[in-house]
Amino acid sequence: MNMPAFLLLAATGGLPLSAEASAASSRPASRPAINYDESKVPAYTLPDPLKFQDGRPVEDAAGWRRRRQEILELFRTHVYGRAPDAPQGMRFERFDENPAALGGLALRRQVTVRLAPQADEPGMDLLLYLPAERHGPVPVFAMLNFRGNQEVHPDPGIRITGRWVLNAPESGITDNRAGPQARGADASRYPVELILRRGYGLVTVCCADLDPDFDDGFANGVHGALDPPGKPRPPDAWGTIAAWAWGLSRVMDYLQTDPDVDARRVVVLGHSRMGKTALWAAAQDERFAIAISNNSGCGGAALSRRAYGETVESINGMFPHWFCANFRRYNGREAELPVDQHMLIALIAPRPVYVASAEEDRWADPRGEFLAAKAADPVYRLLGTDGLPAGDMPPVGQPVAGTIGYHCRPGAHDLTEYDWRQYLAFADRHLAGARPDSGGADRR
Ligand code: GTR
Repeated sequence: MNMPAFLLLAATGGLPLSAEASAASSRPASRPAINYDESKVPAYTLPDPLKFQDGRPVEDAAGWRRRRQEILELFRTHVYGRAPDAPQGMRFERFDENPAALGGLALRRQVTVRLAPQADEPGMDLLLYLPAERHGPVPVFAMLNFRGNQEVHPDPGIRITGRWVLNAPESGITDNRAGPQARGADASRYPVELILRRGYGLVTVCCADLDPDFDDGFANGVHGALDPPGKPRPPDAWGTIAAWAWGLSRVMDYLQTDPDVDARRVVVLGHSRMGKTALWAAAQDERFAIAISNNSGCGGAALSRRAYGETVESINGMFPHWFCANFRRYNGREAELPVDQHMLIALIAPRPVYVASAEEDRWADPRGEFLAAKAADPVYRLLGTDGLPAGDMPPVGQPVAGTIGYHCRPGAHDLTEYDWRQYLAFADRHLAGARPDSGGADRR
């Protein structure tokens, strides 16, 4: 496997992988486990998003609404699994409010969202920064973070998570608990001041509050709390990515109650596994106005059928908890999948979506990410938008953007200021600027 060892460790949080990780594969012996050679990408035909399962064509927007339901069901059944509805009786407990945080630039608000009506856990801690100077409700970027809210900024007012987080020895997290050293540990991926100065807010929650990122047979997190007790898990039961996406919808539930936020202008953005999650969240929940996938790769924006870099087999092996059990049937058999990831992007139509790759991030298959965005274009055009205005993959460092945006940045797997500048410009364009009274479209 060509995956860097640190990623593997980070991926498992230092915990051993389960026995399922070595699930038998039906990959033909002639096919390499990991391919980085474009000439060895298998020939493939993508399923047509604009054809119903029975072969009839989708002819108009009303037809797409029905086809959309079919595709959602296919992804639930075969890829991510089926999540429950929002819990009844969620509670929002604000525990911090500072109208002059970050040297007066920000309003900082922190809220615990109680997800189970009868109990305190599971719950998630939500950190919200809004521009201190604002004239009405503001649009926000919504993101799940990896290791606790304290990692997004060194601001000493952020509560350090007390819950389980992935280990990161360089940030002093060695026993799955964060300490003061973890403050600002991932700050380069969250340019809070830039976001605020551009008129946007940022809301973030740690993914582990929803479901710790390791395979425990779905005992902890929201699975343990919300799954029907004592019943075997069906093969389309929700995996961890589905649980995280469900959590983003709960973040949206909160945002709809916050008078300082314009919940009709929420951009859901995620990096890597959180990019997969952001796409699935926006695909299902049409309250998200824009979705942005940063280096999401396999199970995110990259076409599975290309089997370039990370494959269905390798992702199911390393992360047996991310997808539903049915997804393992497609280990080495991507051609049999009734969907591919262009259809995930298409589910977001006609809302704007941005897919970004990094040149050196071959594990995530930059070309496969571009081709998926391109193959979603016909759905965007059927719905009357301009789709992705690019015939072929644009050169590195040259973003293209219509209602679908794409860029391939120079450099490695990461979320950088370069990426953010493209996303802010994309949001400005599609949300009619960050000003609350400038007539941003309601795209729900
Ligand atoms: C890797 C995984 C990728 C991607 C990445 C990340 O270990 O193979 O699919 O999700 O982690 O989230 O950083």
